[in-house]
Amino acid sequence: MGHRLAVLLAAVSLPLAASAAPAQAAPSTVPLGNVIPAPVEVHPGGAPFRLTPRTVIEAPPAARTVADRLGEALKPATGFRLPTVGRASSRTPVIALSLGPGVKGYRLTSTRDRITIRAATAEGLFDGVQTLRQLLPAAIDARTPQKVDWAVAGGTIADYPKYAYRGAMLDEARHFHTPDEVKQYIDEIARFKVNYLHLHLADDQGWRIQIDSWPKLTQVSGGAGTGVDGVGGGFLTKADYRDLVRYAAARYVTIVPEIDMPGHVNAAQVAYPELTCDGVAPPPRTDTEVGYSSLCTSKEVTYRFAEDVIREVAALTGGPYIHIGGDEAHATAPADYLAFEQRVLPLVAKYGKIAYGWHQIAQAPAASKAVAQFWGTDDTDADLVAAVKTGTRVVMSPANQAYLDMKYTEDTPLGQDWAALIEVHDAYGWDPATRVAGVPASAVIGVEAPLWSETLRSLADIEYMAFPRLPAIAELGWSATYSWDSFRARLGSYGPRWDRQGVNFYRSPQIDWS
Ligand code: IFG
Repeated sequence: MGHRLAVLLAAVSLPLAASAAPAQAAPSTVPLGNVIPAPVEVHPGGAPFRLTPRTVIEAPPAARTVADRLGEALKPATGFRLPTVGRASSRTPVIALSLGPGVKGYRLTSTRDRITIRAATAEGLFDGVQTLRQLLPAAIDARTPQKVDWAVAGGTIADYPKYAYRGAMLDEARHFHTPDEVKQYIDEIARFKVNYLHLHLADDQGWRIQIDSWPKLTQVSGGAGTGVDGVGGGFLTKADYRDLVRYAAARYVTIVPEIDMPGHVNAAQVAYPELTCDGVAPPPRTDTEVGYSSLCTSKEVTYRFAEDVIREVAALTGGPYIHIGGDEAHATAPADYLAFEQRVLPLVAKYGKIAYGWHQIAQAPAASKAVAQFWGTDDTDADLVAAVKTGTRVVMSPANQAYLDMKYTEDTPLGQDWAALIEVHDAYGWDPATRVAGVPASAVIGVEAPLWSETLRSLADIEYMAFPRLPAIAELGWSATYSWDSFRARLGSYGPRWDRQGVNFYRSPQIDWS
């Protein structure tokens, strides 16, 4: 039976006559294909596995962290000990994590007495564990022990990502979100195999990351009252940032820091007036206008500033990318913008990282070794198409499909609507491989779902705008198959999991929430 039909049937939880063993299939068994993002291959069959108080998690030392995290995730709702062991004794029900060559992504096999997740890397095992969590009844996300038949449907899943870069973005500048809020968001996006979190760390309103060589950036522009409407100030110390990098890495999420230049710099210029051409500090800004600020591209101090910031941020960042913005430089003359990018893009490589920027950087020849993040609403962009021919890679985050700060409908209390109104179907209704005419699929390394925080103050606000659209973008980044009917059915059955997790998601009328 074809994969698509299998998933569809599974998603509508019809027992597959050919393979399910009705006698043993537990009534609450989640169909094997009912996973977001949709797995590549799903082969249901055989008796379900059952989690019991005697279940152990078997893992080699290199998979110990993933095993312990799985145990932590399952303990609250089951109340079982679920110890991690090197080798399970026979006749003990076991969830075995195994590392070995020759597996692309992960392979999950579920039989009556044993679940095996096999991968070539610990990250692959982590991805398999996220799938396993969704194959257990929704009650598994409860915070207190539940009396449930913890059955997992029998069968095999072979799964691996379509794109290497599947990102989310949080705007820390317009409103500062605390490290704990960012960690909570990391937990929530990791469930959908999102593997990058782009943090927008500076803008006109505030500067949100400590820089030792330019201390007034946070001393003056990182304090309380520097958020939009004077609410939501704050900043990440280097210790906070390192802790976030570590926390994210343990969930196979890589942090991408963004320092937006040459525009979006009012906060930096309030702290250091020498960064303006006339040396006069501009007034602090807590409104939401954009495009009015620019570094003074003719002054050498500007490039010392850029290099110092890139150097310090690179030293803090384990991941491969540093994002240097480049958007809405409306106060920078085009020739000056080009000169600035030509000098600053190479600084990222100088400190061992890959330059990443909003797609306007594509005008600069130095962007041939960079990643351009498409945020347009149009069908194409001439500079980007030309840059791709020189080697520029692309992350797709079209503002009229992937911007999670866009309202769902005109009645949405939070968010903006300048790009589009984006309901769940709109967030799912595009193809990264063909979204920009002239940018071939081979140049696309992935997708990202930016969440700008002009109107978002709390984690509940973030969750309301991110869920359920982020899973749609995550599926476009991961899955080999595309089916709105299948996705919306799987999303509908995911709702109860968000309820148990206490996630403040938007109950879109486009989805049948079970
Ligand atoms: N555009 C700006 C963001 C933010 C956004 C809100 C980009 C690249 C509008 N730049 O998106 O700073 O204000 O939707």
